[in-house]
Amino acid sequence: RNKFWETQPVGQFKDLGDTSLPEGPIESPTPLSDVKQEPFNLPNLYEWITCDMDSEEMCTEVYNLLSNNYVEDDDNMFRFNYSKEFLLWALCPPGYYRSWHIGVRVKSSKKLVAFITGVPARIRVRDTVVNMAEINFLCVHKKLRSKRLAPVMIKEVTRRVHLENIWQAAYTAGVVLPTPISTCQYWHRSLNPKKLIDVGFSRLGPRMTMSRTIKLYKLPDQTATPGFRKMEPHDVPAVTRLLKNYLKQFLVAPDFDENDVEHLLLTRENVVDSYLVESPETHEITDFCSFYTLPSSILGNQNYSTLKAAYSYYNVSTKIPLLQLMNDALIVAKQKDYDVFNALDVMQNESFLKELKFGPGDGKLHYYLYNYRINHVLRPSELGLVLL
Ligand code: MYA
Ligand code: JJ1
Repeated sequence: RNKFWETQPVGQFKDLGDTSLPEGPIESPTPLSDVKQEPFNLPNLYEWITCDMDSEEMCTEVYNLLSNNYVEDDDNMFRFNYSKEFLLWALCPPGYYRSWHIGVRVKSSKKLVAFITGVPARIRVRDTVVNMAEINFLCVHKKLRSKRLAPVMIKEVTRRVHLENIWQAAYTAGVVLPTPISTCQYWHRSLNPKKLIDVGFSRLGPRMTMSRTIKLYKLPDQTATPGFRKMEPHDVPAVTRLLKNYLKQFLVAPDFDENDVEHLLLTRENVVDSYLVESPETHEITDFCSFYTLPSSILGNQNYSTLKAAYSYYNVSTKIPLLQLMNDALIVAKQKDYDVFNALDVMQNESFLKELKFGPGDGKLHYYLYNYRINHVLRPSELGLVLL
């Protein structure tokens, strides 16, 4: 079990609960000249490529690989269907490295069969801001599973991250690996309950009829908070200040600057949506909420092919209750025709989930750090980080 992960500088199961080990980097950086200069060996039929996501063709190949082979739920009823626009956004944040967008092709046919990515991020752990890579979109074609390709891909992305003098990483996964810094629960708020039930995403509760269910999840047509509006480019400085201040309370959180906020939070149609509350009196920006768009393919349904899901991203409340802010977010998502609004129990999300009629899903999300030890498992509410 975990023959690969046992060799890596990550917290090991045998060390859980041992508080004598120091918190922080597990291994020291080596001189850059000691980092392996050539890529790791792949089985002979395959070759490495660096993906140019700006190329429409490359982006389409990555999109096709992921849309057919990426993450599914436990019962293989739904598969994440990240859009091309989303991939371009997620993979090209300020300071990104093209060399961290890694593909594997079949030499003979040139078919793309595996993918892994990193993007740079500054992540604060307690009092220390650490330059890290966020690793995401690890995918091996269904026909090439269980051949130990994933460890090679992970070693190769690690090597390319090291070449940029970065020695830590953050990642999430639906599976348990050595060892989670925290384990979060997915929660779901039905916006279009009839469709969700029809496609098997949710079920009619006991003693519930369809019309009773539709009524239960009904939302007002218009948002309720005075001064609630879309975030605009001129709001970047104020939102950055608000967010920076808010994220201080969490043990692990990104250290965002204005460039990050501009890239990650300014509204992009069908990718990310941000709203804020501008005080009608003082014109101060006091509250903020955002969600990203990640549809899932519905596998094998006669009537529907995609589920339109909004995922809670970063939210900040200082003036109005978080519950009211998120209710307005639900109203906006409903207006925009999303079928479901998803959230993790991170940050202060527990304070609104039950009251706003979110229900726990059957999926969990485990958070990990590479080459950075934390001696305690964190409560989800101690996490201020959401990966895409
Ligand atoms: S999480 C999303 C992962 N993708 C999917 O779930 C999509 C569908 N599944 C697949 O494409 C394949 O099943 C994958 C595994 C590619 C996941 N993270 O090649 P194998 C370990 C890490 O025979 P396959 C995301 O994107 C497994 O425990 N390790 O298996 C974040 C075993 O190791 P060990 C994983 O099924 C990714 C080994 O791989 C994962 O054909 C973060 C088996 O390899 C997983 N999700 O392929 C990556 N799943 O024997 C780590 C399985 O030891 C980044 N495994 O148990 C680390 C930081 C790197 C940068 C460091 C910089 C300093
Ligand atoms: O979406 C998920 N589960 C859904 C569908 C379940 C279908 C059967 N397996 C779910 N629905 C219930 C909703 C219901 C609505 C009314 C109130 C009560 C609840 O539970 C799950 C999350 O719960 N999603 C997944 O399993 C997808 C994979 C999650 C791991 C992601 C890995 C991330 C990759 C790294 O970046």
